Amino acid sequence: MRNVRTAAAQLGPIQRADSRAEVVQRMLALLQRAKRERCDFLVFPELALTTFFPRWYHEDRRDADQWFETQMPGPATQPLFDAAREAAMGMTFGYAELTPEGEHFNSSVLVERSGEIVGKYRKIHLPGHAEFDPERSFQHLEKRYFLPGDLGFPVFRAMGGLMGMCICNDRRWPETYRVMGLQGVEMITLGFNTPSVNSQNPDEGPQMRMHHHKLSLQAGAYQNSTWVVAVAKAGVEDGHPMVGGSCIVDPNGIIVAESTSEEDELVIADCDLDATRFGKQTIFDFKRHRRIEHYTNITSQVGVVEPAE
Ligand code: ING
Repeated sequence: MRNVRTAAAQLGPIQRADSRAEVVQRMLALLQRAKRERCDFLVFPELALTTFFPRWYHEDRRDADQWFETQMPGPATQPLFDAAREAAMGMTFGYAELTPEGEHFNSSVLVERSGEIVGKYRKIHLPGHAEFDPERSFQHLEKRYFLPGDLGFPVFRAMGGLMGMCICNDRRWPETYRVMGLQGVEMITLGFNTPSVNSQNPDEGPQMRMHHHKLSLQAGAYQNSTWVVAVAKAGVEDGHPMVGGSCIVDPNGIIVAESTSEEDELVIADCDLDATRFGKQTIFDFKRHRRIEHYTNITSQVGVVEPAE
């Protein structure tokens, strides 16, 4: 048994006016509660340090730089790294990364119990649009503010197992899980900021949003025999509601724990990484069962190519 006692550290809303210091204090409170609950590993949401700023249009993209971190850890986040190390807890969290070369990514880091950053991921599937869209009831400008990730979907040896990360929209794409599944991943952590309503289809409300969210996680976990830990930034940010639904999904695709609020909340489960073994050695023994000679469409074309009339 290789148990990782995992805490999904859901964050409630972060208002545009909230400072990083205020947010880090909330994250530290969740970390201390996780420590009291004897957790080994703490998972925070996507863009955990700020409001979900891609809902706001900045004509000059440089005005969005205020939401980005140029150092990790930096002055605002160092207390988080110090507290995690003192608690001998590993963690992941998402943040907006501005590199020394001036590139902008929606990123997350994997921090070992030593406090050392042992992995980084940059969000690959960017939803939404790059220009202001008057047709939408609200904007979703990730394509404006971020480059697509350039690190692939790496898997890291950490926490006594094989750990991977993805971010929000990535969870809707089966390729995300399978690329990590083909590296033997045993736990995938992800954060998300998911509006409760569809900016293009007012009829699609929170129930449908929650259905698609859980369906994606459960399928990815089962089809790659891996744990999936998904953590929301939830609640109403400056009038914009976002779904909760933080949950921990086991390698059979069963949701073993989930949040019940849209506030700061810890969702805890004991995740035995050895529980991934059976699926990887039987139904999803990729080496025995996959037939890659028939999968070429997946990497040889981007969009749909229909059969000729
Ligand atoms: N947010 C949303 C998500 O993928 C979205 C965007 C919502 C896309 C609903 C499609 C449907 O959960 C982020 N940040 O990716």
